[in-house]
Amino acid sequence: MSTLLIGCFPVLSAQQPPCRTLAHVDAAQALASGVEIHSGPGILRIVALRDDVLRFTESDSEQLPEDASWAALAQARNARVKVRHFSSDQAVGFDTTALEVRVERSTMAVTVSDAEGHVLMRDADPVNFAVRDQQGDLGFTVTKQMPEDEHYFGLGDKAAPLDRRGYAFTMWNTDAYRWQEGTDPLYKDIPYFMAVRAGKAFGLFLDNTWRTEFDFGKLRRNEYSFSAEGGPLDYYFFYGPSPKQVTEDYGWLTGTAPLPPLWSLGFQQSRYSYGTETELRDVADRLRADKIPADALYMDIDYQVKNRPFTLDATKFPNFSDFVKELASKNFHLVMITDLHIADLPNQGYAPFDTGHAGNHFLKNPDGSLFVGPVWPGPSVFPDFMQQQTRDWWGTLYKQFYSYGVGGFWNDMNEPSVFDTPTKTIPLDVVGQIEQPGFAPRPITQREAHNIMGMLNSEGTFEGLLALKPNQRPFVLTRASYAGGQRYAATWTGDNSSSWSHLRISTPMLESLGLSGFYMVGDDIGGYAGSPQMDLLTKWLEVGAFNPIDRDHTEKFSNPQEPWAGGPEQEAIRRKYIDNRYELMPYLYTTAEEAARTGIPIMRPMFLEFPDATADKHPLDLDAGNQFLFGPDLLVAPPPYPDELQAYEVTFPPVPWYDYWTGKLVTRNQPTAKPGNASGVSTGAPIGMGALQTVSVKPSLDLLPVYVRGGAVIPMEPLVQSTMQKPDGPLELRVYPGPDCHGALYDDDGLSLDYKKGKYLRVSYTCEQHGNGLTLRVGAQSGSYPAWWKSIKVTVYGWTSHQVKAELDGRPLSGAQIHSDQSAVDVTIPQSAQGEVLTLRGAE
Ligand code: MIG
Repeated sequence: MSTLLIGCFPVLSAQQPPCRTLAHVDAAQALASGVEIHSGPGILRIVALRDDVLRFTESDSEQLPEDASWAALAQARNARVKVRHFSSDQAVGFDTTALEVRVERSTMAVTVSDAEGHVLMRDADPVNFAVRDQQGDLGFTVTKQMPEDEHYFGLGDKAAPLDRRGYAFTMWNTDAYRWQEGTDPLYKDIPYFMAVRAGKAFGLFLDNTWRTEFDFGKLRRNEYSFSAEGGPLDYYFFYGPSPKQVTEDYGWLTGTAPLPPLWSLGFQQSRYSYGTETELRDVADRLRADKIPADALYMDIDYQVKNRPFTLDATKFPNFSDFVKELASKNFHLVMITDLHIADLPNQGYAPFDTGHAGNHFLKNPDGSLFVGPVWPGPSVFPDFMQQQTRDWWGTLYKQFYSYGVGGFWNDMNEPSVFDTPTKTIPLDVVGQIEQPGFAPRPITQREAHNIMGMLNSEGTFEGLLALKPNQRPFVLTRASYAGGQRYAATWTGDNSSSWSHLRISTPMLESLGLSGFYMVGDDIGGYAGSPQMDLLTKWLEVGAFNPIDRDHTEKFSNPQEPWAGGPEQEAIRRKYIDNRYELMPYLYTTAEEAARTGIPIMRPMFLEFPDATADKHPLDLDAGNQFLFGPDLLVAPPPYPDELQAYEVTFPPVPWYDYWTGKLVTRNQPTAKPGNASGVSTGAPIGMGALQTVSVKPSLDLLPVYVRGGAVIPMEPLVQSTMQKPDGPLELRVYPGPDCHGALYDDDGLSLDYKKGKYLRVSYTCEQHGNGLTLRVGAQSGSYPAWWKSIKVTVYGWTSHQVKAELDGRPLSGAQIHSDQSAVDVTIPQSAQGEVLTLRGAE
C-alpha cells in the first residue's frame, strides 16, 4: 500500500515530491447550475445535476478534467438544475431545494448540508495534489471530517466487515487466489461508498480509474479520505436521505444491471473442470436423477485446446453442437469460460490472434511492439478494450459457440492476471488507445486502464452477444470490473476457500456488491480453494440458496463438491433448500426485476429497508451478526459464526415477523408511534425507539432460520426441476398479515427482450386485516404476457379463529380450510386477469 499524504508539508529534502493545495478562494464565478472557484491556477467546479446530486471536479491547473466517463452515464452527467447563489465575506456557495454547498473563502473547505442546515459532508483538510507514484503522475487526496456516528458501506466485495469504518482499502484489480479475510486489494474497483449517519444517507462516487485508496478513519481517527495516484479529481455526491434513495441514485448515475435470463437464477453447477462431454453429461443426468433442480452447467478452461480461448478440444467434445442441444433438451444451459488473453500464435490458423492483430486490437509496449505476457495459453496478447472497435471485434469471437445455443459466457482472469511478472498484471507502461464515444481519442497506459480492463472485457462480451442474438438476454459472468460494470455482467467473489470463515464473510461481501450496483452476485458455494467438510458444504448450500446467484464451484484436484457429495443424508438437506429456491422463484424473479428497474439489490442489508430501526438510528446490521434480507420480505439469519454450536440471537427489525418454515408468528415487534401528533407536539418515542425483539436460535445442520416480514404477500410456484419447465399447478400466495401489507408478482418469458415491448405480466397484491378476518386484493394484471397458472392457492398465516368463511368478489366461496394446527387458512381461487377480492372471516 502506498503512503497517504495528507496536507502539504514544507519541502524537507530534495526527495520530497512536489505538493500543492487549493486552500484559498481567489475568485468565484457563479454558474447557472453551480459555482466555479479559482485558487491560483487551480479550479474547483461544483455543479448540481439534480437538486440532490452534485458533481465536484477539481484541478491544480487551469485545465479541468475531461468531461468523460467509463462509468457515469452521459444522460446523468449532462443533467442540470438551476441553483441560488450566495456570497459573503466568509464564504461563497449555492442552494438547491435539497442541499446547500458552502465554500469557505479563507480555506476553500467545502461543506454540504441538507435543506435544514444539517452538515452532511465537510472537508477536513484542503485538497492536496502531489506526486506519489514512481512515474511522476500527479495524484490527489481529499480528506473529510468523520463524525463519530457515521458508517460507511459499499466499495464492492472487500474481504472486510459490512461497515468500512476503521478500515482502509486499495482499489487495484487483483487476481487474489486464496484471498483471506483482510486481503486487499481484490478483483474489482468500485470507488463508491454510502455514508449512513443516524438513519440519513448520502453516496459518494469517485470516478477515477487509477489506483485509488479509501481510508475510513484508519489513518486518522476523525477523518476519512480518498486519494488517487493520478487521473481526474471528479466525484459525485448524492443525498438520500434514505439509504434506498442513495442506492437508486447510484443506479441513475451509473446504470442498473439488466434483467438476467431466468435460468441464471436457477441452481448452477460448476467445477474446474468438467473436462469432457461424458463428465458433463454425468453431472447433468445425476442432477436430474437425484431430483436436484438445476439450470446451468459450466465449462472451465480444460475444454480448450492448450488453454487457447475460443478453441474447443474435439477429442473431449466430439459433437459439441449436438451436445449443447442434448443438454438443452434436458433443460440445461451451458456457460463457457472465455478468458481475455489471446494466445500469441501469429499465422498458425488461430483466428482470434490473426483477426485481432489485423485489426490492431492488442495492447502495445511503449516501443510499439505487441505486449506479450504469459498466462494459461503460454505467451499471450491482450485486447485493447478501450477501443470501441476492439470490443466489437471481441464480440464477434462468440459467434460459433453462441450459434450452437450456449447460454452464457464467463470472463475470468480479467484484472488482467498475468503470470511471472512482478506485479502479476500487465506492466503499467503498456499502452492502448482510447477510441470511445464521448472521449477525446488519445493513448492510455495501464496506469489508467488497468482497473477498467475487466469491465470493458465484459462490455465487449455483453454487447457482442446482443449483436449476435438481438432478442436474447445475454448472460455474462465477470471476475474483475469497475463502477458501472453492472450494466454488462454478473459477478462472483473469486477464489475463496472451503472454510467456515469464508462462508461467514461471503454475506457482507455479497451485500456490499449489491449496494455497489451489482445485484447479480454469488460466491463459489462450498469454497474454491481446498475441499469443504460435508457439513460446511451443506450449510453453504443452504445459505447460497438465498443468494442472488446460486453456484457451486471448486478448483482443480479438490474433492467432489456436487450436492450429492457426502451421501444421501446430506444431499436430502441440500435438496430441500434448492427445492425451496425454485418454489420461491416468482418472488425471486419479481425482486430481480425490481433490481433491474431501480438498482435496489436482491440481497439487502437490513438498514436498507429499516434505516430507523435502532434507538439512535445506527444501521441495525452492525449488531445483528450475518443477517440479511433476501428481497424486501425474507430475513435470513445464518449463525454469525457458522461453525459454533451455541445458541445465537436473531434481531428483528420493528415489524412483526413470521417463521418462514412453520408460518408461525415469532414476534409482534411493532413500530411505536410516529413522532408528532396533529398539533405538532411529540408524542414520545420516535419510530422504532425501544429495544428490538430478538429470539434465540439453536444451530442445527438442517436448519437455516428464515423469517417473513409481517405485511408481506409472497408469490411461489409448484416445484420444477428447471426454470425452463412450466410449473404444473396453482400459483401460491402466502399472506403474512401485518402493517402496510402488500406484495407483487412479475413474470415474462424469462429469455427474450419482449418484455420491453409490453410482453410481461405484473400484478400487485394488498391485504388488510379487519376485526375477525382479512381481505386480500389481487390487482388487475398489466402487460400482455399470459399467466401460466389457472388458479391461486392462498395461504393466510397468523389465523386465530377456529372458523373461516370465504367470499370472492362478495360471493360465498367454499373450500377454505384451517390448518390442523389452527394457525393458517388455505383457500383456492381462480386466476383472474381483471383482479379479484378475497375476504376471509373468522367466528363473529
Ligand atoms: O488461474 O479457469 O477464479 O473460478 O475456475 C485460475 C480456472 C483461473 C480462476 C477463477 C476460477 C476458475 C479458474 N480461474
